[in-house]
Amino acid sequence: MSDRRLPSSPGFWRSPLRGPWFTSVLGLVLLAGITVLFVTGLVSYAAYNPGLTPVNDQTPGKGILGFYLFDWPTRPRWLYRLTQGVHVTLGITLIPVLLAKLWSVVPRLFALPPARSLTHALERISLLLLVGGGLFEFVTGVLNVQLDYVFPGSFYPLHFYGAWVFFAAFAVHVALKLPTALRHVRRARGADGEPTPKREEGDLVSPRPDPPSVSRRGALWLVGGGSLLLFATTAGRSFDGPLRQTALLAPHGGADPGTGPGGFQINKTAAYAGIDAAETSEEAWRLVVTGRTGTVRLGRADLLRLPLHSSALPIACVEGWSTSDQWWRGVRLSDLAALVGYGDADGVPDVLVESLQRHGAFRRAGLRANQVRDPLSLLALYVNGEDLTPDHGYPARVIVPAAPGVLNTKWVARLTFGAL
Ligand SMILES: Nc1nc2c(c(=O)[nH]1)N[C@H]1C(S)=C(S)[C@@H](COP(=O)(O)O)O[C@H]1N2
Ligand SMILES: [Mo]
Repeated sequence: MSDRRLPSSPGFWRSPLRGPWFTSVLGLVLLAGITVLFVTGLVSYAAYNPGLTPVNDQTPGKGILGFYLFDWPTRPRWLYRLTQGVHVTLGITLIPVLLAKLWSVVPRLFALPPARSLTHALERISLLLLVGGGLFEFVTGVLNVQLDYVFPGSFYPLHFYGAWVFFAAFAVHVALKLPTALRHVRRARGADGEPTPKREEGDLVSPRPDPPSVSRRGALWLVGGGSLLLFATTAGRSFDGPLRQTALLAPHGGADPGTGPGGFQINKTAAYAGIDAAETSEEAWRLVVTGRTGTVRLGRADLLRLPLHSSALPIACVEGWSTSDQWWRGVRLSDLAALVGYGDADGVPDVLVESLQRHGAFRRAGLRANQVRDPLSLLALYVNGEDLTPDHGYPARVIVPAAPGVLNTKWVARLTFGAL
């Protein structure tokens, strides 16, 4: 009996569910899911224009880990809506699978002696990074999405470094375990009905299992059901209208956007950002545009005398929510660049966008030349046929196709071309 009291002894673990088949099935699901999470995550980081240091991002050392960074395209216009929607929705959906997988192998984490050989020692160290890294990525991701940037400014480096550590350990783990996992799943498929694990099949099988209260297939359905429930209560945040009401797990803090032209998701309200109506009035507000040939100052009336264009574009936040296309109308960023000496289409530079907002991480952002050059990229003055509402950035906001929402600066005060 004494050998059952310590978690380091196999007899301590009594669930009849544990065994190589259960662990392998969950492992294969995570292999596919986490690979997609890693790719969409790296892509999200590239979309953020981290190369425009130090405006958008100050992650030290990203030069090495960011070797893959590329100019995020501006088409299709819903690109970030898709990649980030998948990243966040899939991440949340995989939580039950991750927890079930950890539960299924927990006896191994306690196994003694800590290392039987050098290879075994290395494997256990990689497991530490795997489990620690995985939990870290899921926890920081969920906190960021649910609690609205609990680590303001530092979320990007934390989640980004963590992703590389986690994925390195994950790759080693897959290389070591994939053949075994495939073998167990294949053998089970060949067997007649549900395979009964034997102790010889591995240390995951309890030597003295309790009587089962649910079959292993039933347990998998339970995990799958949990995932489905999370999916069904999360996915709605990528849509407007009644579908968004199904996103029960999405944070409901902040402003209710109501209905009408401004009736779509609001991230930070004008009040939150400390925007005073007095500074956005026609008399007070001037847009300061600086470039090669100097500085021009434009009031709203001056902007309205420039050619106005319309773009149907969504807002897609790093938090995973997005809106459907809204009708924006305003002045092309490339036309504003032309006012200060960047007339030729090829010579269009990057731009530093600064808001009236005085505090907060998102009061300024950098856009790359390909984003400035796109004819759909606007300094918007109207949305859905009316003046921008205060919460959506009146008197003027940036809107760029396929870009993360954080680059669509609201309450714009200053554009500096060629500054980055
Ligand atoms: N000045 C300023 N602009 C900002 C923000 C902000 O906090 N301040 N939030 C950004 C983020 S993170 C997003 S997702 C979008 C949201 O735009 P919306 O509130 O109009 O939907 O605005 C962006 N522009
Ligand atoms: Mo955002």
